[in-house]
Formats: sequence, C-alpha cells, structure tokens
Amino acid sequence: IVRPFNEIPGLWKNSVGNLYNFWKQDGFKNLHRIMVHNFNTFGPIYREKIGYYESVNIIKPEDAAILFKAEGHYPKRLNVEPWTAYRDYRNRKYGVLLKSGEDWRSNRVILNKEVISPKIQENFVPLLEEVGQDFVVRVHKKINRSGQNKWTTDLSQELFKYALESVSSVLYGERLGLMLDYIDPEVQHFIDCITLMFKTTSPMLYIPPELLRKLGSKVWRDHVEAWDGIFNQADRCIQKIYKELRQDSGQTKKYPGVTELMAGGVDTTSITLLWTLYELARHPNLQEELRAEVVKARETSQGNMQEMLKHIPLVKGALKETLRLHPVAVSLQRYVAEDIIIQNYHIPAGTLVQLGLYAMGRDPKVFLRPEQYLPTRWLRTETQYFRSLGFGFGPRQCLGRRIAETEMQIFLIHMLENFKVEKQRHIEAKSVFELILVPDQPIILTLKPL
Ligand code: HEM
Ligand code: 2DC
Repeated sequence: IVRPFNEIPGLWKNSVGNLYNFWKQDGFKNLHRIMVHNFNTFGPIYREKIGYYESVNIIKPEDAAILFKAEGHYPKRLNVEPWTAYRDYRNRKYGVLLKSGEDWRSNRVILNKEVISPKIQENFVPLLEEVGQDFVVRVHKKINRSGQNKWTTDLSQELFKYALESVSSVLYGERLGLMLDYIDPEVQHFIDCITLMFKTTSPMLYIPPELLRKLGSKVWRDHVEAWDGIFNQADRCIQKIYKELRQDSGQTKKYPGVTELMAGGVDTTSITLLWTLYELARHPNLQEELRAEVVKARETSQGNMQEMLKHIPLVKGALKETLRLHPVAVSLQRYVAEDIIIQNYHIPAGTLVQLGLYAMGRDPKVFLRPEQYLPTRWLRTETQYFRSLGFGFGPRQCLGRRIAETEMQIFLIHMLENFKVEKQRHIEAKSVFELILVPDQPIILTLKPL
C-alpha cells in the first residue's frame, strides 16, 4: 500500500523553528552537508520546510528518473526569489532562466538552435581553441617572468577570465582580450559583480527579498548593485556589437537572455576547471594517463580539434567525476506536473521535489568508493543510469551545456599538452555553498612546463 504524503519523514512542521536551526548550523554555507546529514537521518526521502520553501528531497537515481518523467511540458525548477525580485524592482524582463510556461518554451527553442544543438558546436570549436591557445601563451609568459621555471598561484581569477573570454567569443564572435596583461577595468568589474551576485543570493534564499528591501538591508543593496553591474556590462557589449553590425540597437531588448548566458558562463565552468586541476594535482599518475590519452588523440586526429574531441573519453570522464564530487548545483529541482509515487510515498502534483545532487554523488549506495576520484568509472564499467546529472536533465537542462563541455575539454587538452600541475600544501579543499558550490579556500597550484 502506498503511504500518504503526510507520513514522509522529516522536519516540516515548524518552518520558523527550522529556519532558526538552519541559521544556527550556518546552513547558508553548509546546505550541501545539511542535506547529506538529513539523508543519513531520515533515509532516501525526506520532507522539509525552511522559511517559505517546502520540498521533498530524494537521493536515488531511480527516483530521479521518476521525478524527471513527471516534469511535464513546461518544467519548472525552484524559483530563486532574489533574482526575480531584482528584475521586478528594476523593471527588467525575465530571460530564459527565469521564464516559465509557453513564454519559456518558445524562448528556449530559439536559444537551443543558437547554443546547444550539436551542429552549432562545430562553429564554436575553433573559437574556443583559439582562447585555449592564448591561455597557454599567457601561462608560459608567467612562467618565464617568474625566473623559477614555474608559476605558483591561485588560478581562479585567471580561470574566470578564460571562461568569460570563451563564452563571449562564442556568443558574440568577439574577443574581449582578457588573456592580455592589461584588461578593461569594466570587464573586471563585471566578473566581480557575478561573484557578488551569487554570494548575496544565498542569504536571501529563505527570507522574502521584498522584506529585506523594505528593511533596507545591506545584502539586498549589494545584490542590486551586483545585478546592475552585470546588466550594464552586458548592455554595453550588445550595443557595441549591434553598432558594428550597423543594426538597430533597439534589438537589444529582443534577447534579454544573452545577459544570463554571459553571467551563467563564468563562475560555473571556471570553478569546475579549478576543481579538476586540483584533482589532477592530487593524482599525478592519473594526470599522466590523461596526458597520454591527449597526446595520442592529437596524433590520431592530426591536430583537428573537432576530431580530437572524439578521442578523449578519460578527459570527459574526469569532468564528470569532478561534477560528481564537486557539483556546481547542490540540487536539481522540479515542481512535479502530476501525482507520483517515490519510495512508496504519494507525492501530489505541484510539490517541489529536489534531487540532492551533491549527496547522491557521495552516496556509497550509488557510487562504489565514492570518495575516490576515478574518471574510469565513467567508461561504462559502472551503470550510468541517471547518475551523470551535473547539468540537469531534459528540456530544462543547462542551456550552456555544450559550450561548457567543449570549453572545458579544450582547456584540459591544452593544459595537459603543455604543463604539469602540482599542488604544494597538503590541504583538503571542501565546498561551501554560495548559491553555487565553491572551494572554501584558495586552491594554490604550481604549473611547470613539460
Ligand atoms: C541551468 C549547471 C555552465 C547557462 C543550469 C542547471 C544546472 C546547470 C544544474 C539547471 C538545470 C536543470 O534544472 O535541469 C551548469 C554547470 C556548468 C554550467 C555544471 C559548467 C560546468 C553554464 C554556461 C552557461 C549556462 C557556460 C551559459 C553559456 C545556463 C542557463 C540555465 C542553466 C541559461 C537555465 C536554463 C533554463 O532555465 O532553461 N546549469 N551550468 N550554464 N545554465 Fe548552466
Ligand atoms: C541553488 O536551493 C540552491 O547554472 C537552491 O548558470 C536551489 C537552486 C535553484 C536553481 C539553481 C541553483 C540552486 C544553483 C545555480 C543554478 C540554478 C539554476 C541555474 C544556476 C544551477 C541549486 C546556474 C549557475 C546558472 C546561473 C545563471 C545566472 C546567474 C545568470
């Protein structure tokens, strides 16, 4: 017999008390670890209410499959209130990220053709390859200047620039020149605003931003300032390109989605790359295996990058492995379009169901020896069924997925062909939740020429 919704275990009866406890546990920074803890306490399904969010949380790949089958024609994920509140406050249009219903679908169909279809990938491979080469030149320069034949640094700022250069090259076909020594301060400001935007979102997730706005709280003001910076820069870019194309700048308003693509394409790929370099530095033998694969792929494809990307399964496995242990998104969520049954509990249509992506990636019932970084597990030795979900799933999955994957693969190819990555200190970096999951401390790496 199917058990009723009200019998799902968890803490969902005292939402204000839960919010207080959440705050006491420093939940704003530890959301991912709290979720792991809750699955350990309650089992593979639990219900929760924090502030005004009520959700059912699941962890099993089989249950994820049920969830995504019930996502309906217009899949809807958790609404990030601070983001919509900003747009309402400034009278700006919602882009594809925040739209819903038919409005979302028609927009998404157009954008899919521009950025996610496999055919279009051919067009941006050469663009991304060029940025990758420029990054290598830049690292060589830094190594030479150091006088020590190596470069030791926190690469995150360099990777932000690499990611922004890549994404704007693909979206606008225009180089921003971020691999040079002098960079436009306005572009640096844009990068800083994205980080600030993410950082100021998480404290507002569980408290109505409307309220914080009326109270004139600092976090809301910082959040507005961050989005203002993001939109201003994106507007400048778009204006500039339309001017060059001698087109009416009134067209800007047609593609409000472009701003989100630019902003969504910086911290996500760069942090995933940083985690990957960190893992390769911790596993020197694995690093050599990947290097051997890349060298061989270069030979077989005679330097044709498009072709080369078909011969690097281990590099692709490494990226999947990074997203398993260090996912960008702590969870995937959908408001289910129909009644479903998960773990023998009835879940009514309209319920917000969250798949704990971070928790799933570290669950020994889902992945053998989850604590080990093993790219080979993705070479079809273990089942893959609903296990590789770092970019989400279905028609509402990450719009930037193809760009991100290609950009990251090309980056790793270039780095492996040119440098050895080492880590000096024996420090374990962990994730902290700043809306996306990011390293809790600077990751210092050493790059040496081969
Ligand atoms: C949505 C992850 C890079 C733009 C998402 C979602 C995830 C995700 C998990 C939600 C999907 C779902 O609900 O099923 C990632 C990861 C990235 C990455 C792990 C890199 C490692 C990018 C890039 C861009 C981008 C480079 C832009 C060029 C977007 C947009 C959405 C989205 C616009 C919303 C799509 C919609 O609502 O229809 N991403 N992302 N992302 N991502 Fe990414
Ligand atoms: C954050 O509880 C935790 O790709 C919340 O490129 C649930 C939630 C909802 C939506 C998720 C968000 C989490 C993490 C960041 C995501 C976002 C959807 C898209 C966004 C995953 C898991 C991201 C980073 C986009 C951002 C683009 C934007 C800034 C212009």
